[in-house]
Amino acid sequence: MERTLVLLKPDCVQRRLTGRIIARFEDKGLNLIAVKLMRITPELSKQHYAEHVNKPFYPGLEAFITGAPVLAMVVEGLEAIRVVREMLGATSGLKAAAGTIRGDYSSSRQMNLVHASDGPEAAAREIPLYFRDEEICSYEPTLTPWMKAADE
Ligand code: FUP
Repeated sequence: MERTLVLLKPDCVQRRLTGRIIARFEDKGLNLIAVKLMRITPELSKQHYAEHVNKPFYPGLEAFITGAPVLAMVVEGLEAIRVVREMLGATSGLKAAAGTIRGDYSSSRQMNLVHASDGPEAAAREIPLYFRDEEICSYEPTLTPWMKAADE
């Protein structure tokens, strides 16, 4: 089992798309094990986007990500980090394949609706930025025997 940090970004909240996006993760068989509506501060934005802080697009990215609440989530499942990234599609909604979340709902590079950790190191770094251990509530869904074989 892997855990990944997913953020439904301000554009997703403002456009009332959170329910539809969450449903896609649930339909896939992934488990939501932590959820929080919150406002990202400039300080948290700089921590989250540490690798981008000195890039020319960062000021606009910070204004966007702090401009309205986000829905932060921890999503758990088999190979969840890769699976969720593939569900998101390419960074720009203009390049993301149809059938992906960004491909279906976004026409922007900045306003691309959803963030997800891009690897195990990123997930390990990002989850504690948003959630304390006691806020994470892992459980075994009763549907599991009908979602995957016992040896998967
Ligand atoms: P991703 O891993 O797909 O979220 O994308 P990146 O880590 O490359 O970029 C982080 C965020 O910066 C993206 F969600 C979109 C934003 N971005 C811009 O706004 N402009 C750019 O030129 C590149 C990225």
